[in-house]
Amino acid sequence: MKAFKLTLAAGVAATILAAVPAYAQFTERTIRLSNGVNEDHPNGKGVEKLKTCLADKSGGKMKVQGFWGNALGGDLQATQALRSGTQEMVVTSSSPLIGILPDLGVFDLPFLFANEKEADAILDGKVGDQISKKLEDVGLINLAYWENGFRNLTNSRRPVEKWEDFKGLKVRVMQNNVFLDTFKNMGANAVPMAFGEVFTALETKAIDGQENPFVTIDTSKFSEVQKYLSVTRHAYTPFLVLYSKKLWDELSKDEQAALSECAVLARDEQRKVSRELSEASLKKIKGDGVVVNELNAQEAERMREQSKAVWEKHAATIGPETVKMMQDELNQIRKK
Ligand code: KDG
Repeated sequence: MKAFKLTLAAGVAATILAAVPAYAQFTERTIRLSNGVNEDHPNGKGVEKLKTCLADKSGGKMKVQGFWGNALGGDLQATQALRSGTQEMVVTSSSPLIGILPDLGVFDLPFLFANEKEADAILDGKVGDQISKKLEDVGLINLAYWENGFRNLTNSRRPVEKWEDFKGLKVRVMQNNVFLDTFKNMGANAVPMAFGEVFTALETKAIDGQENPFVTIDTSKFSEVQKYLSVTRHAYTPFLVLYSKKLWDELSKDEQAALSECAVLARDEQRKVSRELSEASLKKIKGDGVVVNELNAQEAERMREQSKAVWEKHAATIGPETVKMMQDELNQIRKK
């Protein structure tokens, strides 16, 4: 009798399951994802991984349409579209968003990270989680931190071998007061500008230089309009992989879980490609005829010393508790 009951229950369960279509918790949808770099940037591989992962988890129902080169507007404009619920996703630098969330400025503090290991540990740990929680309060779901990378200076006038060499250089910076002060503090004429305007401004000599990671300098073809690259590693910028909270709240739990898992899987791929491509991009920049110089250890230390004033000035606006949490976490990481 018991066996009969078990068989009957199994039969009923199988019938119910058969009646529920596969991937029932997923709705056919196309997610618009915008970004300011070109598709041959490592973000292209990250988005590709996101696409295939979501297709696998949703039976092809969750699609991603990538828009590159600021096609849907710059970082801040696209992020505001997410907050209003008119666009699903953006991969954006954290720096242009400090007007939305001042705490993001902690990532812009000059010479914050010494290497990618520290950056990953901070972004994927307590500090990153805390910032993501605060982003939710301003209408943004941060699914993961991808890598923009360590930033270096290019310009058309001269090599920068010590911080005093910045004097008089007209350098484009992201629209962010910490970056503005970092370069003003070294004597540069810092010019805040959206990323999409940089190439033309360099080409027309409206500005002398800009600063970005090697892969961005390479894939944005800045070598065509810049003569010098000075390896300063003066800041490490993360990318935020943001989803509109308004639109997120309309998703099923299964769809939300798929996006969260796939964004992290894609993060590992994007960081891997970013680090592999970094050296190749530097080699290509040199091959394009750009004169590359590395700061010697003594001059790099002097530049770090000179930049400490920027930390003191901006701790209050970023949020002392966020800056302290960052410093405490970094001290813990460096003890290991
Ligand atoms: O959308 C890509 C931009 O966020 C990124 O390239 C920004 O590093 C950046 C810059 O210099 O504006």
